[in-house]
Amino acid sequence: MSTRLRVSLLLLVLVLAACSSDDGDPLADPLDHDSETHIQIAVHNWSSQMVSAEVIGTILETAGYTVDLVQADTRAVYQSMCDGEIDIVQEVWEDPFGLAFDEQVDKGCVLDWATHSAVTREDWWYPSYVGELCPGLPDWKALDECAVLFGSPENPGRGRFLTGPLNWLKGDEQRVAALQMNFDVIHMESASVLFEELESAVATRTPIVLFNWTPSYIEFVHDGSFVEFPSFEEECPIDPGWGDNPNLTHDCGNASDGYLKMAISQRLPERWPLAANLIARIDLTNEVLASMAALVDVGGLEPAEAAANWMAANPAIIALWTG
Ligand code: TMO
Repeated sequence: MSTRLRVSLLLLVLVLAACSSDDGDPLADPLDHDSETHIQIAVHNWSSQMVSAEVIGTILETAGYTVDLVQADTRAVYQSMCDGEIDIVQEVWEDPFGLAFDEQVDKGCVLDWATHSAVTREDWWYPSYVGELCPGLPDWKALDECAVLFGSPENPGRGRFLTGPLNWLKGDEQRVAALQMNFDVIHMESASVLFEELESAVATRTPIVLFNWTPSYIEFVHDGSFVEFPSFEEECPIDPGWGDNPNLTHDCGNASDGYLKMAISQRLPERWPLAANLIARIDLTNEVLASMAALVDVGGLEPAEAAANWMAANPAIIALWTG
């Protein structure tokens, strides 16, 4: 992202945060969920997803539909779509969720509805000052040799790799085992806790290596790099024989150029064909998602407020999506 865009996004975030109101979220009443008559949109646990779910909900409501936003597990959600409980998952990230998604697409009850422009990457990441403390980065072997830099008082001999909730399914425990790394994988309960760890480490220039992804707010706030592991190939997570470790899977990094797709239930175009057509034109780019995430992660807004602010600030994009 260019510096100018970065600065203007940041300014936008700060201005919007300053103007924010405390309006409640009209879409979020869990008692109102009615999967028979309302379109069901999944809500996961990272900011761009929570905001884009609200934006899509608002677009559909503006077109006259009734919508429920429903908390959903990031992998079980594709089965839920087949069970008539969820209709829209607008951020299917290839690396963590591609297999669970494909399984239901193959059955025909989940539809691969659109591929967004965003290119996704999720992997171990460090702020740039860590590179100075551990020469040889971004190579993973150099990181492993520096593991004690990332130690904790409780376990000083091993490094700590901080990551998100278990249901993000990143396979880091398997990777650490397969590559015999001197690291422990520590799960935070949410993205915001993970980001708090990053912000406090950066403020004190404490060594930190954590799970990060693009698009996220981090890329226009902090400089840093992804750790480079052995390159991903499809066999790596399924074939123990592939890669440097002949006995274990996951001896590689994540794919560095993953897709981002929109999944819909088979019933959506059957019951609500115009709604299905309407959302097919929504295109989530890296910049769209990073700016949505920043309103929450930097601006401190609730997802519903962030969505309203983002839509007000981006009428041209909304017009493009909705024709
Ligand atoms: C699925 N995620 C964007 C949190 O990596």
